Amino acid sequence: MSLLFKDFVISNVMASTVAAMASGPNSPSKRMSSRGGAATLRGVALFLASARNKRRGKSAPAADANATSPGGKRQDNQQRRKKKMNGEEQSKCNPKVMENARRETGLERREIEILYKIYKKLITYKKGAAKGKVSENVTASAVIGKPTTVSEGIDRTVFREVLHSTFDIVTENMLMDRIFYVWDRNNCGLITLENWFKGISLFLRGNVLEQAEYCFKVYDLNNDGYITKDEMFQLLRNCLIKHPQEEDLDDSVKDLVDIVMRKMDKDKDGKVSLEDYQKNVEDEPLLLEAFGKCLPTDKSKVTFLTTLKAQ
Ligand SMILES: [Ca+2]
Ligand SMILES: [Ca+2]
Repeated sequence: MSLLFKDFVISNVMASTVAAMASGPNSPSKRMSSRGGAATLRGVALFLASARNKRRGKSAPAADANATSPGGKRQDNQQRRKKKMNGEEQSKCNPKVMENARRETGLERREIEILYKIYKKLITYKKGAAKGKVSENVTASAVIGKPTTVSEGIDRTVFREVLHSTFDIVTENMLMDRIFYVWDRNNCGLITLENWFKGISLFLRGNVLEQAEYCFKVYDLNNDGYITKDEMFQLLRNCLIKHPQEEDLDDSVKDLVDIVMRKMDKDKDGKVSLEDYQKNVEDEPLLLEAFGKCLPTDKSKVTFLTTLKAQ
């Protein structure tokens, strides 16, 4: 491995992975904890405030337009009724949904209520879909592998902002798309309420093996149940090399892929299965995010939980 390439490795998310493979857990863990840094200061409170502002900004022009249109008064009344309904809808989580969420996640009742309110502030409605028709029971009718049509949910742009400002996950497009894909369990292009609860629960309360499974799914780019050398190459190149023209570093990435594959392929079949991956993480927790950042920092988790309790 060249000196230049080592510099790249040290300055990147892979620092912990490489260090975990090369030596003991002491120095890398220090590096991991300092990675959160000042960015965590943009906590959930800030994010909530910006979501509120965005909402206010959107509703104001619509009200003005109604005031000047011929059917303005009727639309005005409709809008007021809708706002009232939205308000009622926002304030309380359907008891059945709450019960399902409690059963299926590690979240507490109060946390579910607050996460529901946050969700309602973040969602967008799909054009042409019946508003107010909540997609809470979407999995019941979902056919595995086929996209599901839902009327509301959190879109990619908002999701990205949440991960960035609330959970300190700053990553480039390819990995962000993968994270979104794994959160969007119904493959419907929006994060539904049910998947929002499940995703947050995994972030806050998931055990190491559950989180390893989540990371594995993010890194299994073609969803075939294995991480291959090609996928490792794409992921590592993606997070190690910032400029696509740096092709001369490809050989170094290939060398790293060989090292990582030898270490992680426990049953020696030439690819990393979920079982291989979980064994590696059990032996060395620093390998959890071996191929790129996709989980919240510890500091952002504490901040988020504190904010939930303070509501
Ligand atoms: Ca794969
Ligand atoms: Ca294997």
